[in-house]
Amino acid sequence: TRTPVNVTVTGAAGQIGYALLFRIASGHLLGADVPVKLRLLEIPQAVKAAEGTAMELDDCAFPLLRGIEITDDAEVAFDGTNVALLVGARPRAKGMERGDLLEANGGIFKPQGKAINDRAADDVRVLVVGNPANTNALIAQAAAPDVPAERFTAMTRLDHNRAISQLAKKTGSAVSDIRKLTIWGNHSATQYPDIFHAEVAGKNAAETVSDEQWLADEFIPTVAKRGAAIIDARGASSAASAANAALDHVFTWVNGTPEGDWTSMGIPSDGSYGVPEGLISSFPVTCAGGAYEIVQGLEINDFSRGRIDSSVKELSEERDAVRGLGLL
Ligand code: NAX
Repeated sequence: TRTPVNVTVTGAAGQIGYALLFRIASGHLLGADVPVKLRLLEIPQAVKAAEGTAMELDDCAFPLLRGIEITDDAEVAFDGTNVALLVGARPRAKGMERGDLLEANGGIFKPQGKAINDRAADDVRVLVVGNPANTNALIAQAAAPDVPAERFTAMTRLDHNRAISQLAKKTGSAVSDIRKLTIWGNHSATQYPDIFHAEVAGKNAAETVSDEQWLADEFIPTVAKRGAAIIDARGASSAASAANAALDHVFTWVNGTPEGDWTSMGIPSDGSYGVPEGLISSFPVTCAGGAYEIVQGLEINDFSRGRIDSSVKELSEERDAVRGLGLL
């Protein structure tokens, strides 16, 4: 029998946490044959709510769930952790400036990065979901110099999945027919969902659609502003779909991308495609053997170039801002 994998979830009492934990415990994070131990990190005021969720997890009698520990101490939460899902973050309050938001999140992600550095297992993999996800991941990574930088990733899989779904609708195809879609840049409104290399049932997606106006005026804004549309409709931000994307991200990272396809992950840039080295930006990646690799050699047309550059510019500005705050 396998040793359980330690999975830490921060912000466990939040709405994404609630949508995420039951699926982790039922085998959707790593696989149906991998037992897990959960560590839930919350702020002191939310520990009781997390305990309530843990009671419900107990009541599911999940065969793969080998234990739940709840704490408000990051050192305890990340002790021996193999997979860390950093979901808890400071939301933007009304009237809050971007600098204040970055600073408040620095207060969360810097100590968590340090605790991961000091306590996590050697094979730790980190996914940052809490916004601003890319820059929060950068802050955590900078606080963890002993952990290989590439273990810190940010979630753009929800954007990737949203784009697949929109493209399938437009082309009247099944989502399983869509391949090689890419989200570039920041998980924000500047992100660029790229269909120029994507395929619909084996045919080039951009040629199949052949409608640049749809691309520029509908597809890209629909994907980039989907979060706001969900809030408008549901009265609350994306939760189950965000949790689902977090599961997809880690599952793919650990278990690999299918032959002939790739996925999108926010990862530290190695300078590929003109993205400054070190920025945590979304790229097309393939995964195998528990590691990811940027898909190389894609031709970037002028349309794509401008959009990638403007999202990357935003990431550079965020990096400069957190550097100015002494967070890097
Ligand atoms: P909620 O406000 O429902 O839950 C957040 C939880 O985090 C709360 O229970 C809070 O007590 C906890 N928390 C705050 N500070 C903490 C700390 N220092 N340590 C541990 N826990 C802490 O938010 P929810 O809807 O669950 O969203 C969580 C985050 O995901 C937000 O930052 C949100 O913006 C972000 N999202 C990111 C997405 C992505 O694609 N990357 C999409 C969905 C989502 O909007």
